[in-house]
Amino acid sequence: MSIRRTTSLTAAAALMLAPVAASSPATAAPAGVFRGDLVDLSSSTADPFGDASAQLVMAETGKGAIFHLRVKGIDLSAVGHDYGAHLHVGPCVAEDGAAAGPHYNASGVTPPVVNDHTEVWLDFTVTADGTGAGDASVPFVATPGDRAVVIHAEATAPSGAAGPRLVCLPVQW
Ligand SMILES: [Cu+2]
Repeated sequence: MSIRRTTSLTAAAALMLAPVAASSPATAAPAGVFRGDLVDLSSSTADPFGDASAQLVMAETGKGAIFHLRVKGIDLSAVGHDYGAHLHVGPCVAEDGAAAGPHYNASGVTPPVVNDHTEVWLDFTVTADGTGAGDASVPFVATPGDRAVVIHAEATAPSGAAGPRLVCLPVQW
């Protein structure tokens, strides 16, 4: 997305990785770097993420939090395709897309207000080298939990819908 977000993310990530940043309970920010192979949610559905891995960087800012998702090893048959990706409230469990539950939503009302400021949307486009990157900047800090970044078959619609759940990355803090 914007250059500004990318710059601030780099700065925040550098701070986060500094040894002193992790030691103070008073500033125990919900920040972290999560990386791993993507977990298949439906082996019966073909997808280009069989050999893919991903990394999510999460960092608190003065105004909320920023997230950066990077996926690599995507099959080149998917170059140019847009995929929806979101932070979900539940865990990333193989072959069980429903376990991830709904999107993490910070609107605090029922039914929830759904948009890219109440939820963490990390859609990406697959580039020619089989990678993809998505960024989000939100005005809240996600509460700790055993959660999942879910990658869907389609780009995210304004309603939040993005088609079937393909794979996920476990994120726990
Ligand atoms: Cu989702």
